[in-house]
Amino acid sequence: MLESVVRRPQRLLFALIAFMVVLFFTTYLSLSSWGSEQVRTHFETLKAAFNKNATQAAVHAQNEIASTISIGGQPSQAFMDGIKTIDDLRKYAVKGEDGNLYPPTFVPSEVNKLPRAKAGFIVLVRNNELEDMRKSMRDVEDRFNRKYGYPWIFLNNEPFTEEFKQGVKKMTRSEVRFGFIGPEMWGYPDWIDQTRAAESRKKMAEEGVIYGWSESYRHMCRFQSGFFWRHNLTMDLDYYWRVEPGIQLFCDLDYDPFVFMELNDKKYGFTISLHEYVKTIPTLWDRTKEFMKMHPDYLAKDHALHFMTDEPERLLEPGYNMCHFWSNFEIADLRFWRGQKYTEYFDYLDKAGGFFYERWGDAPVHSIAAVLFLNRSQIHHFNDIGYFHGPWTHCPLNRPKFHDNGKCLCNPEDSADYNDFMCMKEWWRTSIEGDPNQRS
Ligand SMILES: Nc1nc2c(ncn2[C@@H]2O[C@H](COP(=O)(O)OP(=O)(O)OP(=O)(O)O)[C@@H](O)[C@H]2O)c(=O)[nH]1
Ligand SMILES: [Mg+2]
Repeated sequence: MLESVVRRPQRLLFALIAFMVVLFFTTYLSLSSWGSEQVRTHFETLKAAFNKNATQAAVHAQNEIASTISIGGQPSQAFMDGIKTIDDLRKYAVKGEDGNLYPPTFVPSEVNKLPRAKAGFIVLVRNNELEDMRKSMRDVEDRFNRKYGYPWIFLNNEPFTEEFKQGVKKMTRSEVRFGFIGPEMWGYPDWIDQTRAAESRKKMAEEGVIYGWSESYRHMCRFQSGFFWRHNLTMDLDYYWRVEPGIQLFCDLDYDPFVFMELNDKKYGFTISLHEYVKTIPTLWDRTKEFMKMHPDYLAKDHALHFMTDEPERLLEPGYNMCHFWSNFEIADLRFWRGQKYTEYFDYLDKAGGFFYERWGDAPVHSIAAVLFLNRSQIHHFNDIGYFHGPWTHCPLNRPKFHDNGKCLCNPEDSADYNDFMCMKEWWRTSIEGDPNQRS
């Protein structure tokens, strides 16, 4: 080797020049991410030009441009600044398989650089609900999440099928997680008398109580009350939006509701409130009273009890009017459930056995906790989120604000807000904001 260099010293010169070129090139790439992106982009475009399968490569190049536009802060800005006219854009256009030029695509959630909350969508769902799940996702993505890219977390007490996983993954560009719920979160605690539980189901079936007869429904309500907020797939989140299969959203959400929660120190958000069936929770209020006797200091200073009784000054004494927030939709703070007050409250209820001996739903359980432990100002009615979960619809009533401008697509006359089965009147008399429809 050394001998050959000595025989021809010009080889040394070549090697030195080659070394300098490599050094210059790598320094440029490492110092300028914009530079590397450009090189990558042009490389891909070049590849596309030479590649026999030009369309596929062009699409790939287009994806590269998409990430060039959207990823990386400053370079994206520089890139955007460099494109002022459609002719500027022309050099990044790609040829589709139909032979036409297509402008580069971009990912809206990546272009939106606003800070995000630690949040995601939490969905408890069964494999056979795939189609309804995809419909719900389509609405959530269209109305909000496409621009924000919050993750989806799917939980199930059975393993998700490959069909389900692929089916929901296709509906979003966000991260998607699939979690299994083990028997410690979905099953009978050892203090529960299962014979008594079965008798209660039989009785409710005879009395025609809706869903009262189903064993899995009771596990579901217990899971939604006591466990989703401490499942290992949700532990990195502060806020969540609960989504169910088969729901619909009617209005564009042009702001980030999780950031809204954080900005205003809100802990619980809902769209619909209504009355619970008395037969499903005959002793829930009594158990709650016992718990509050043991912990009178847990009552919030500016609690929202007026939502649940006509005489809030007598605290829990007047009894429960059955009003609750409909928990199939929730935007809330997971740290509220993880906190000492709610954790102890849930444990107390769980020991009392009412999830199995009656049919305590997660909706009244969540609602009672929110009303007692939170200040009124920490509970929020998302009047601007038009929502359907069979059989009820909430559609904002204010036409100039929500309809004439094209924001919502629903009929205010379908809105259940003033229906007698609803509890919006009770909420508006309680809340600081009052009835939004009475505001000018
Ligand atoms: N994994 C799993 N999810 C369930 C089970 N039962 C209910 N769910 C989910 O729990 C949520 C509530 O159940 P639903 O059956 O919708 O109950 P509901 O909202 O009271 O009644 P519907 O009028 O049927 O919507 C939904 O997201 C369901 O997909 C179950 O046994 N396993
Ligand atoms: Mg449902």
